[in-house]
Amino acid sequence: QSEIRKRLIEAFTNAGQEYLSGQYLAETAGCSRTAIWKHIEELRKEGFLFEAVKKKGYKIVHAPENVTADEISFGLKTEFMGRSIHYEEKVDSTQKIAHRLATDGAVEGTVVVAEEQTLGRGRLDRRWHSPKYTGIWMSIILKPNLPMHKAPQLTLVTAVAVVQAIEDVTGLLPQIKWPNDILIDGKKVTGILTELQADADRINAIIIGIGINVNQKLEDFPEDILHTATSLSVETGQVISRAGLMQAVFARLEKLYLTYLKDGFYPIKLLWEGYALSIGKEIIARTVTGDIAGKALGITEDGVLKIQQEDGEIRHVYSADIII
Ligand code: BT5
Repeated sequence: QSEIRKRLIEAFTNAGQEYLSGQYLAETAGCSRTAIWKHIEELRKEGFLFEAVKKKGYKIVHAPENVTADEISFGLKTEFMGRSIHYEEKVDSTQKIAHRLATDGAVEGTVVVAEEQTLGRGRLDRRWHSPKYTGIWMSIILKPNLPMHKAPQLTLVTAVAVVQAIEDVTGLLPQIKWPNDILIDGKKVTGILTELQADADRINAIIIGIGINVNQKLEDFPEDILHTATSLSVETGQVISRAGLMQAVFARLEKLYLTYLKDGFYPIKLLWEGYALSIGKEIIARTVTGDIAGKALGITEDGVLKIQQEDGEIRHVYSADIII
């Protein structure tokens, strides 16, 4: 997305229902009126609908339903989250591209998004089903100045932000299953994958992968997740704007992330526990070294799960799949 295109879309976002003249747009975007006209033509080809009124100018009356940089920018209200968008029609994994961009000096809040992933990944090399046009498959680059052991907290910060965004857009009330699943009525609607680029003990970049099932129909899910997965559309009976939901995620995440950097994890922990599914329940944590069974007590200041075993011993779980 060029600088001119960015400024143009921002001007239309700020204008709301008002018309903007070609002259005004040219001045704001810093280019000629002919260039503006060409950009508007390109946006039309992408699916934007304009209303043009003589002597008044242009207004956007409809944005298309993909997740291109233009569509995500139109209506975006954040300072830095999602301000730089790298869009692809089809990729193996957005995580891979985001890692490369982060190494190449991408700014904080840069987002890689794709309409389809052919090799979307979950934790422990599991697969993430990411079919065309129906979900949000994106990776967000953050560059916090934090020691490495704090990275898992950002998974929890993100989970809270996504729950709030889903609530804002759909009115649904999702729950979080530690550490990285977001469920609606017990079925998985979102997975989060946090990956690190670190030097010694400092974080260079955190790549937060977020997969949200948005407009899939039940029959779109493959056999192996048919009974464990759901989409926002299945739950609401409506088609949800993916770009609109992404904007909501960016707004919520920017706010929570800044709170987290300023005040630490405690305020996030309180919010997180409010959305958590398994606190107080008997669970099994399946770790790479074996199962830990007991009552989920909550999370520590560092976002680590605490489980009290039957013998009373309290175990700290850093990474596991939870079976309820
Ligand atoms: C996750 O892993 O839940 C993290 C998923 C992160 C996906 C995003 S999409 C954008 C970015 N780019 C990537 O390549 N990845 C990230 P985990 O907790 O390991 O869960 C994986 C398991 O969830 C699989 O083994 C399936 O059982 C199930 N699953 C796969 N696809 C699903 C889907 N679309 N909806 C619900 N469940 C799914």
